[in-house]
Amino acid sequence: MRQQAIGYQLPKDFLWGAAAAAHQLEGAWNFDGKGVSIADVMRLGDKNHPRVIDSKVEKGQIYPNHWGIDFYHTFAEDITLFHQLGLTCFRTSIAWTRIFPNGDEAEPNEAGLAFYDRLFTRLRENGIEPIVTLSHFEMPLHLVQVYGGWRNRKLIDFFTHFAATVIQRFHHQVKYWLTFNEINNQTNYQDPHPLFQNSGLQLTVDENSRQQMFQAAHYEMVASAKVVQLAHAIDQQVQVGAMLNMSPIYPDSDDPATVMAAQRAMQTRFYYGDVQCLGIYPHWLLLDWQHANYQMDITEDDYRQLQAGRVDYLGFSYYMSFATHSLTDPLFTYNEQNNLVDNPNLEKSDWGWQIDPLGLRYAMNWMFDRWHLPQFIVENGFGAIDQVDYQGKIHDRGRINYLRRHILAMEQAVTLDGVPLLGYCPWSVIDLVSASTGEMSKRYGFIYVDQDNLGRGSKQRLKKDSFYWYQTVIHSGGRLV
Ligand code: BGP
Repeated sequence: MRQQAIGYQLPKDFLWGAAAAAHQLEGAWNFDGKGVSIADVMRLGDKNHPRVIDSKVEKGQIYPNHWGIDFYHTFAEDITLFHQLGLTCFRTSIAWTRIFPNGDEAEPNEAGLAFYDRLFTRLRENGIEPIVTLSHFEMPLHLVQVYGGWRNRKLIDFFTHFAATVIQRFHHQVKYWLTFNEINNQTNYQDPHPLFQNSGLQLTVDENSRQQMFQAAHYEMVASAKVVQLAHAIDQQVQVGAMLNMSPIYPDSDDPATVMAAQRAMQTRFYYGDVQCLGIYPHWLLLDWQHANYQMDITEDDYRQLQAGRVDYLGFSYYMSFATHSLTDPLFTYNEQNNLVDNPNLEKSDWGWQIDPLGLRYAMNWMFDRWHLPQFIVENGFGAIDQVDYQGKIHDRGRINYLRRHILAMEQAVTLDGVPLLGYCPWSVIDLVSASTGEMSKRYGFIYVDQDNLGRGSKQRLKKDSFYWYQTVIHSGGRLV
């Protein structure tokens, strides 16, 4: 593990970045041989109705991911803006369907590889280190329709073939990789919405969805462990990380039954970290499966792979925290939909996300105590409706306020608590299509994009006040103004 001095400053090589994901910004959904991904067939949702995936691809139907913000064609100019912002890294993902349009081909699509070659080259020319996610809420639709998504063990081979292809091609340009974005979002198994994001299960849920979720997640984690090993075999310098959605869950009282419920809620939400960082399944979960009479397909070789393929670092997103009430079930089987409650101590965003800067420091400590790995904050941000004034300015004070308080908490976790941290990538570098709603109006970027929920607008880029503020933070090495 990298040594990190405990002082009052972030390390000199700390990576100051910002994040995005292929399907939310690239557009060009059917260009240069790209296949259809599950993200391409998601309808527009809104604040109260999350997006859903279509059961079939309808001809001519307009979906928000089809246009993204047209980054596929504008990346060169956009990277110039990222450089002006002062970024030293940029997190994005590779769309699996640009490389393997159906997911089960033997040979990759060269035009897709060529696009990422141009992208990574441009980033490096601008002094920006690419941080690359292999699967960010999209997978080939074909793999869902023909194989049932990640319920099928065959997906392990398809994914590792994709990963080996891109790591082999780009390891000289990309040092830091992440396997599955927010792999643990699937925990909320009773809501079909998060299920499909990584696993493509929503189209095919017809069995015990809780068991199915654990099974799909297991195959993904075996695939992830194999990717760690193959990446190291290709290039020892390459670092492969896990990516968890970190939203700590607090007890809403000091009643021991509530404290126990919160512990089980955390165990349930974050057991993925035990598997990916330590290579083990926790005992409580193995017993849970026994009690539920689940026949899980986990082989001896799978256990060996998980041990041998422990990740090099822990990437995570942090937006908010949750709170829970107590449970009476002796197993404390946790279901977030039924048990989460509002925390009256915290303000909320317009989308009901509870804003909790200190929770970031708490979470970083909790994870380091448990998994002892260097961390990388690969998402953190504030979704809001931004207004452009008559001078073309965007005064996004709410975003600056959110980021300032979270960066302070992050710096305290590093300098006061000694948590090793590789870098920080707020979500998002530029406005893009929201993952949960498909709207443009839920904006996160430092750069405004003139485009509405239906894809109308000039696509002109404008620097928000937060752009100039973050630029100053980066230039000063993290001094907060
Ligand atoms: C994370 C996803 C991102 C991103 C972000 C904000 O869960 O990894 O893709 O979109 O959340 O969420 P949303 O766009 O739904 O507001």
